[in-house]
Amino acid sequence: MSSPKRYMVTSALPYANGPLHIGHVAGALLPADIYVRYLKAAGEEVLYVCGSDEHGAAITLRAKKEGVSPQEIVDRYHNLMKETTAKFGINFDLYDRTSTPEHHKSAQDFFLTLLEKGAFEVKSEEQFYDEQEQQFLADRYITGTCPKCSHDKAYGDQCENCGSALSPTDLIDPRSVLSGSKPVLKKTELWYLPMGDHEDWLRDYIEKGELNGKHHHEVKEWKRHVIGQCKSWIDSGLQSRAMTRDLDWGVPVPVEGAEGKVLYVWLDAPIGYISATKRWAEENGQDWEPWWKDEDTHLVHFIGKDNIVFHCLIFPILLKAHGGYNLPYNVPANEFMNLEGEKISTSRNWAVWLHEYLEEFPGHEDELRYVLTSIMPEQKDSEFTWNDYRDRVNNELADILGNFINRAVVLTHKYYEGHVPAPNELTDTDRAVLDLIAQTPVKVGELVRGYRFREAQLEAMNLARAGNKYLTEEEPWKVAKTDPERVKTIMYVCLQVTANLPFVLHPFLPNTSAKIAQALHLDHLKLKDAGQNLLAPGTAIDKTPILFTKVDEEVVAKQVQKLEDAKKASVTRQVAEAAPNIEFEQFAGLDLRVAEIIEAERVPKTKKLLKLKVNTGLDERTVVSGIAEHYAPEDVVGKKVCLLINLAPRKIRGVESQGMILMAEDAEGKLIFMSPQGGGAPGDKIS
Ligand code: B3M
Ligand code: ZN
Repeated sequence: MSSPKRYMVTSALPYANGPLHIGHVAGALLPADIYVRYLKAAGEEVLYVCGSDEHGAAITLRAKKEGVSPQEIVDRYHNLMKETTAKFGINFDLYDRTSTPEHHKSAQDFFLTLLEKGAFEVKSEEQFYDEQEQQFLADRYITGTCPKCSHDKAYGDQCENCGSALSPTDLIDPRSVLSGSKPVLKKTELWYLPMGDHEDWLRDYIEKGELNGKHHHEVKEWKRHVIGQCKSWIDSGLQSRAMTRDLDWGVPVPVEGAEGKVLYVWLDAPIGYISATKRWAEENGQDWEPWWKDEDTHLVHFIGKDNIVFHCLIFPILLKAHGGYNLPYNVPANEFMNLEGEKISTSRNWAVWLHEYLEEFPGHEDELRYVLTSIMPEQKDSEFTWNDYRDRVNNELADILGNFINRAVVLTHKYYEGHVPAPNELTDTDRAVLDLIAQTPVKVGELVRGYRFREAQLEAMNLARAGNKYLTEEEPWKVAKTDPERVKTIMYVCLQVTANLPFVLHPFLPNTSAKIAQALHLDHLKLKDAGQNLLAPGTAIDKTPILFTKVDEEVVAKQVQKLEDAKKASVTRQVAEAAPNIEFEQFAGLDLRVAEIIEAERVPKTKKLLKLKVNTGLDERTVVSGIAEHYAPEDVVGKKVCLLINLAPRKIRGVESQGMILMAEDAEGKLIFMSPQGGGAPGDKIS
């Protein structure tokens, strides 16, 4: 593996249409952060950028649904994601966004150069148009039946049921997502990228790691599933792909007469990496070009598997067609992280939201980093469960790492007033531990540089395991009674392990590592110093704080319940289907009145029922209502309500009920009174 002069590292730009969840973290953010933290600690020159992807159908759909502008949606989620990633410790050099004028210009300049170089084919083509909404429909705006598996909610670009890549015209019975109407085909001009023209060099780039006939990168350093997906795309024939859309939200196409057209989001978004680099360079008085144009720079994109084609085929074509840019040196895409047996889903609210984790587990960022790295979907999909979170925090972080550090430091204070003792003759066991100290930084480095973060973290934790096992088996608290000189050696060895741990753990557990390094006064040392005895005899060390608190059962139960409740709420959130039409006469038969609740009590032996005395303006009567789980009796007395007074009396749990109080049920299933606003007296007719 050749070592470059500098590394240009990116994480996939998360769409600004919702909060970040652990899938984003485990997919493209945390692996990049580990990689960058390690490389920087190893003294490499690294730039790490990301930002909010603020264009695309997902955003405009959400804006329409909420009745706000796309800008309001992206402002909301850009700020949330920027703040959340900073709090979680994803240490970008810059977190940018693609709705800025600077990015628009950057993308438009890139597009114009491609245009000048003849990179596009301009074709007039029929696109689906929603006559009701007066707009062309992006692929995601069209839904219909999948021709491959008959799934009835396939999208214009993909069927999520069978995974087939589709074109809108493939759909059976296409419908506009915006108006529900049947869209019509209307001619429009589109700029196409003729990907097939690039097949030969692209195949060499992907399959041989060659570019322009020269070695570019080691194919064996790429993940097999990445190569596999690219190969299958190339083998199935690279179709021309529209690089513009008829939409009003996005980067306007900078061509006379192209009003109402924007760049395809997957053309502008990757250029967002370049725009972010330009912004970083400007803010730091640096030159941006070496990061993207100098052959001594390795460009590494961290992404999820659904973005492979865009980063390994489309973006390389754009970069090469533009000219003067490096192509990705590696794209170590992760697979997906699932949650408690199901796919993470924003729409079904089935997710562990990063901002909520930070609110509910303040100061426990490292625990989540550790668990997500332990199960990182590097080669195949993996699964997050709260039980696993608890077990790894309790049995690994607390019982091994935390316990070892604590005992080593406490015993040093107990026996030597916090000073490192001078060792005596080393045994083979002592030497084996010291040898492991020497090997671990090398192993961790190789694995991180190979994007194998799970194994790298395991190697770093194995040093803590070895230290913990050594301390337990050497039992200095027992040996102290008979051979205090031996204890000095034992504690010396333990302290060398303790001193090396922050260096090998830093990329994974930055906060914990900082606490250990601070207590041992190691801040002046660097990763290159690790792998040897770092604490000379006589060195004074402070006590370390308790590094990890155990997670108890209630925490797990609460989080799992929260998921279940959120999913239920998201399911009920779908508005109930309209009931069949009725004739006016049927409605006219209802006698609805304003009424006032004058007394209230629980119906014995029931959870849901309140027995109410209501003043109807005509009389006072008893009504039984199923609201006891939502309201206490004392809270409803005096309320004016909407009462159906001519409902035939009926006995409910032994109480005769003469009428019905009308209630609304909200998205969370809470019952809400329908009360008159600004007036209304008992007996007033409602019609
Ligand atoms: N906004 C993220 C996604 O597809 C997409 C990545 C852009 S990176 C240039 O989930
Ligand atoms: Zn399908």
